Amino acid sequence: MRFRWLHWRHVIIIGLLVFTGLGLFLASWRSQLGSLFPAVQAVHEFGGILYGIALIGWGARFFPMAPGPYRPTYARWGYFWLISLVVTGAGLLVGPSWTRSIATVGHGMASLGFIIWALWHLITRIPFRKVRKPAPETGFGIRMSRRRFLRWALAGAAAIPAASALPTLLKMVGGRLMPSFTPTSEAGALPGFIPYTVTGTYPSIDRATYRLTLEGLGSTKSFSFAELAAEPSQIKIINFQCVTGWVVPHVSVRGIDLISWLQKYGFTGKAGQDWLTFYSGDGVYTENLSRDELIKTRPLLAYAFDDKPLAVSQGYPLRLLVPEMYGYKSIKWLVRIRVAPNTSVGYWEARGYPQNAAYGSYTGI
Ligand SMILES: Nc1nc2c(c(=O)[nH]1)N[C@H]1C(S)=C(S)[C@@H](COP(=O)(O)O)O[C@H]1N2
Ligand SMILES: [Mo]
Repeated sequence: MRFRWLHWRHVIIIGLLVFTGLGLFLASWRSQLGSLFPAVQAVHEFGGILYGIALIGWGARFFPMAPGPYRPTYARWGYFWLISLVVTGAGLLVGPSWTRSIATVGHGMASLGFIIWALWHLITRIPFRKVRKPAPETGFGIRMSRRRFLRWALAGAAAIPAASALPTLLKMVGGRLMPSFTPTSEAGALPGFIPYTVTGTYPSIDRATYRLTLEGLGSTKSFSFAELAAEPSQIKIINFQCVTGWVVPHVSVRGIDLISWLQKYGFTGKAGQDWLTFYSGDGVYTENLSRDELIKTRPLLAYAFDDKPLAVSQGYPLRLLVPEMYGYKSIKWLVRIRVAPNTSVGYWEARGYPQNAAYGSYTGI
């Protein structure tokens, strides 16, 4: 009796964690969440932490090690995967980005392990009632009892969301274990990021000849990388989030405070200086910020992640980093800034994403 209650308590908690986890992980699920996203994230993170404390603190007294013939190895595997999820999950929330990248893969691997374990569990061990003797060795398909059929049906239903996560999980885990698996990840790129480029290539910019052009504040000015690097810089810790779903929390970004820098060259935000338009060295990508968005987000002209120069795929030598807005605002290979009373529609805005890219602003599909 006690075992049953214990068991179903875990089923409910784990089910909640799995579903909120899939909601955070799968782009297709996330896009449905919209402004619910922070709530789902909170449930997953706090729920995971509390569950983890209970699992580690009370161990086998809290976790249902069933009385019965299969207790030791079987239940311990379940416990093993759950502890792995808790440890890697905690690693996702704290620490420098290199440990978080390990934790990301680890959490993916543990999720894979746990999902497989849970499906196996559903198929073979659904404890509708206390098992008195080991199930008879019937070959599947030969004698399909009602109970066995029910098990398979339940497992099948649970497998649908789990299976929908498998390709992405496999790609992520496989991609990190065998970097060639994902052609997108570049050595030196900050882990956790998926490097995007709408042109299909990364422009190779020589830092020695690089120029950043500033238009609209008096005569057009242009700056070398060395001049920019001599400007006062600061580090911001940013939660980087792409509108398609992935998040890299606590990214350490070094750069120049854009507003202060612009002010040095005459930016006041008065009428006629309503918009900033940003242009990429890839020749295609553009972005913009209104004066209000600028003030609200205080972006950086960023040139280092974790105090190391940006990887080519991540915008070398300089990109914009807009805190609290979806990644598409953070234009890479930034080469030109225009201050003007008007702007042009940004690359992704023209394709249906909101001008107001503040986290939570996107609720479409
Ligand atoms: N020039 C340029 N900048 C860009 C993009 C791009 O395709 N080209 N993608 C944007 C999007 S959608 C995101 S999420 C981030 C991704 O940053 P990363 O490539 O460093 O992971 O860059 C943004 N800046
Ligand atoms: Mo993105």
